[in-house]
Amino acid sequence: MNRACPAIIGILALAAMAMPAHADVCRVSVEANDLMQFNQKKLEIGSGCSDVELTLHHVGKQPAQVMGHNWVLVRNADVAAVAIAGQNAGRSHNYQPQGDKRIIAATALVGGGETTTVMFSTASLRAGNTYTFFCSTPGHRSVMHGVLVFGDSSTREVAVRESSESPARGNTASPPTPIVAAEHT
Ligand SMILES: [Cu+2]
Repeated sequence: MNRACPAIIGILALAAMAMPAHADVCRVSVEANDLMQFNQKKLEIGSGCSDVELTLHHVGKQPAQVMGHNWVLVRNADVAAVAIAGQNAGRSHNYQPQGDKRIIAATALVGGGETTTVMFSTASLRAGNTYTFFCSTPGHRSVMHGVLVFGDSSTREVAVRESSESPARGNTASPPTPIVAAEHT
């Protein structure tokens, strides 16, 4: 009967609406190079992100045996211990201790021209906290490290302020040009 159709359509519509809310995947990317550098020092993840898809792109040319990089996310207090454990694990294990619960997320080890991606849930992160990401290849951590901030409204405000440095509307009593003019007089 035709009467059944609207009900089915309604159920399907509800199911479709419900799906995106379960997986709000936020994508971030980091580049690493032959000079042992990440191009990011700070990654900000909004609290609305249920999952993070992080892509590490090695933009250099050196092979993984010579200049391999990875991206490892841990609590700040765990950095040194995980780095040592990673060194002991060796390159065959991406310089990461196997099954170590202190590692929140980690990518594979990649060489020049390679890209790797890791997807992780933010369920293990606490809003307002900062975490450390680093490369666990021996000798790289001191240079290759940064901060990941999860869902802090105050840091988001800072990010907005930094990205919109154009003068605020309405309050144009002292535009920047007169300073230069004043130097000439
Ligand atoms: Cu590295």
